[in-house]
Amino acid sequence: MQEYKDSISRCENLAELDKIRVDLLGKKGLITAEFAKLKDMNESEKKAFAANLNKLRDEFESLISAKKTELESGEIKAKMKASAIDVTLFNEPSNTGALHPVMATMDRIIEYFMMQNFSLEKGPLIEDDFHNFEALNLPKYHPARDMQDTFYFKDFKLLRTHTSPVQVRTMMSTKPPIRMIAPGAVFRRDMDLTHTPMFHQIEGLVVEDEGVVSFANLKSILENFLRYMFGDVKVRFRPSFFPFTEPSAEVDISCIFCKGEGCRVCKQTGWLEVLGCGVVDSNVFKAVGYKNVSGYAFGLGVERFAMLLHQIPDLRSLFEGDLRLLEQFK
Ligand code: 2NM
Repeated sequence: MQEYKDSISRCENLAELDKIRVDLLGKKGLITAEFAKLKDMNESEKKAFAANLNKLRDEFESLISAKKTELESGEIKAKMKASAIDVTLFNEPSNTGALHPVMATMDRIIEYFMMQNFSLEKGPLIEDDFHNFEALNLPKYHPARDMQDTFYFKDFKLLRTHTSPVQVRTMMSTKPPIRMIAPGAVFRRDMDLTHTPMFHQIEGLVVEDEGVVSFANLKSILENFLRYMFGDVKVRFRPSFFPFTEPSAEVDISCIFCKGEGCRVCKQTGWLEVLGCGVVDSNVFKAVGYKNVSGYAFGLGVERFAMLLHQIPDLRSLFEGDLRLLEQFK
């Protein structure tokens, strides 16, 4: 019998254990056969033999049942181990992206004008002649409308060449006063060191009752903006021309690379051109149906700001998706 006890304790799986159970306690098992001998015994033999046999059977039953529990819990543990997620395992860090330098620059510019209480307006990339040109005092046969500069579709629709159509749409759908910026992609047929067919602009527009705002307000807001972006720079306004503003000015900052001494980037002038602006031409207000108002507007190229802020020499590198450039902006 000790031999059976040993084989139970050595048993390593449930099938083997069941076989031992059948061999001992099954219908043709060893213990069952012993019980059969009872019928040939007299009363006194029977009592002692049966008591012994019952004890032995109980002993085997409890040994087998304990072993069964042990084997079953072992199997569950093995299953859990095989299917469990080990949260303590070292995780290979994933290759995270970052905001593109053009978008980061855009966000910083937008942030400034939001602080100055400008609202953010958006408009369609596909525009029509009226919103992109006509309403902005760019009459038919103006050179800017040339097929060589503008992407046209078959049905006279076009890709907007600036974000000004957003100002036109805003003026036509809301009453003055207006204090807005329009950031977004614009499209021109151009491609060289300093031009790509798609780039980003932010334009601003302020409209008030006649006499409320002046060129001085325009100067002040742009000077403060440029110092927010570039730090301690000189700012200068040069007379210029745009069809949609009169008077108009281009805005320069003292060169941030040579501090105005003259270098390759500023072409020895000591100045960098960064903005266009002006007092909105009365023809623009006429086109959108505004009366007795005055206002100012400005526009800038976001890529140019990004290039100056990060000293990127070739505009095209901003659009090539080269990780050697992009990883420097994480
Ligand atoms: C510029 C420069 C000067 C401009 C004008 C307008 C509008 F719609 F009010 F007429 N929007 N943007 C403007 C004026 C844009 O970009 C260099």
